[in-house]
Amino acid sequence: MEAVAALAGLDREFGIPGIASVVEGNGGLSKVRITSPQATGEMYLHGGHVTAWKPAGAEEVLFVSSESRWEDGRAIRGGVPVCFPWFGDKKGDPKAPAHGFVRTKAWELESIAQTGNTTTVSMFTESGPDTKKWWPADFRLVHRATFGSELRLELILTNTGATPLRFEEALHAYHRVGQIEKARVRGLDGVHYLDKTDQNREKTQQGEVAITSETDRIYLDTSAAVDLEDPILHRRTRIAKENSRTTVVWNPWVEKAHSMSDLADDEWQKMICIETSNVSDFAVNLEPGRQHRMELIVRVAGF
Ligand code: TA6
Repeated sequence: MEAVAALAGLDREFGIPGIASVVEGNGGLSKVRITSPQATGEMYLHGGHVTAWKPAGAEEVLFVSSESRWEDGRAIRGGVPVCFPWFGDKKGDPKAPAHGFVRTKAWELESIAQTGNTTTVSMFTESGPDTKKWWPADFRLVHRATFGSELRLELILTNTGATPLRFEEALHAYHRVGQIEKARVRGLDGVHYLDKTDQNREKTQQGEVAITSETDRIYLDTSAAVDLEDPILHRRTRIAKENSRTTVVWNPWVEKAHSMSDLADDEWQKMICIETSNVSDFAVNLEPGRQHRMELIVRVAGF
């Protein structure tokens, strides 16, 4: 009963009738549901995790696995996981959670605001004993999601401590595709990348990115927007960004997908991750009291 009352309290405090409500989502986790004329969307307090965005007149843009877990301590498989303060495995600490510790914990709702034709949901998480066992820093991390005819996600990190921070970050976005082999990613031609399927060897992208096997690449020193072209869903998704120097492209392909218990057998064919990030040599240094903001902007056009 307490959980129901708490949810009702959040909805009373933050809800906007007809536009945004705080409701029970999958696994009993609380989420903000957006139902504006411009877009529908969802953002869970678990992980500050956006799991849906559907601009008016278009189909759902994000992929969420039908086998995802919805529980504390587990990342939702799909949507846009927030990776912080490290990306992938933590160097020198095999017991640390992959992609950091913020995507698997409860965040707090800061505000919901309707501005013109967009609805902005802000959630935050802060350092504390649960984070300091992994990373000694003092910080406040805000994830601000603006739902409208485009989707804007801002990750805003404040160094609230007295010492400089160095951290990695990624908005690990899962995009729906009709058939992975037919999808193409344009905009990375000539960009160097680390090939995580080939001992992190540095290579150079030739032309557009096509997925024909397990693909796990960190494109380096690129602030370029990319286009995800999908001839099956007949759409082009423009993925732009600000204050991000790396872009990760990932598809597990069949063998790795079959080893993932939270991804249904054939779902690897229906998703591609294109991740706005600052990782590897492009991790961020932040002085005490300073703020860093990374932004992802997603627009969908038919074609
Ligand atoms: O972003 C690509 C990647 O680092 C892959 O190596 C793969 O591990 C993927 O993230 C998913 O990671 P997760 O911990 O969510 O299973």
